[in-house]
Amino acid sequence: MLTIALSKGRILDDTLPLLAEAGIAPAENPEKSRKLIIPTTRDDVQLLIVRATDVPTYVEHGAADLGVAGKDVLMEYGGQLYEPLDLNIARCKLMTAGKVGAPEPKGRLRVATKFVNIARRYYAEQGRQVEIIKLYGSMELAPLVGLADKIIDVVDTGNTLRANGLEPQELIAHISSRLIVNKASMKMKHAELDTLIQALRQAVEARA
Ligand code: PRT
Ligand code: MG
Repeated sequence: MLTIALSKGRILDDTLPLLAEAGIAPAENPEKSRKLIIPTTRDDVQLLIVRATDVPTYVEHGAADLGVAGKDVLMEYGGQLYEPLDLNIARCKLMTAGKVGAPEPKGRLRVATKFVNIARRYYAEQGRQVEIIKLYGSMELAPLVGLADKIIDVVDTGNTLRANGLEPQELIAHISSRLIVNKASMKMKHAELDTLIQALRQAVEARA
């Protein structure tokens, strides 16, 4: 059995067509089903539906053999995982953002984000003293109510920033979703995984 961890929303939407080209389709609609384990048209493949930030945890611990996660999530997670393929889906940018026209603060910069490890690394590389404030969502609010000077978040169109009077500032990384594989599975189930990875690679390359 091969178990694939995926999150609902963009990643599922963009991954299902690639899996279909590799001959794998969910037996029921994962967006609609309440089930968290979804069988597929291949009786040796099942899908696990988990939170986006939990995908690397399931895969690193071997609860899933493979999964799909944003590079932002992987950069924040760290961990010991194989990352054999850039699926080139759910593309966006990891950026700093702040209030339009706001001057740089004099003292220590306060940065609100759910990406605390990325933030710490980014400002350490620049030798900047920052206070990092952990949030779980709605980061755009923090500068508006004086909780932070800046945020670090993923940006696609930038509409969410603009709607809240914020502007994108520094680019931290270009982001896309990656196929990740458990290290032990890669050894124990090498043939099955290799076949699947090659099929997905072809599906990705056919689109480029
Ligand atoms: O929603 P949940 O808290 O469960 O987890 P999640 O937000 O991490 O998951 P999900 O499904 O929203 O995102 C999964 C992955 O998609 C992320 O890890 C990114 O790699 C990628 N991705 C691509 C994005 C976006 N584009 C994106 N636009 N993730 C989030 N957004 C947000 C953005 O922060 C903003 O709030 O979508 C909103 C709209 O963006 P704009 O710039 O188009 O307005
Ligand atoms: Mg989300």
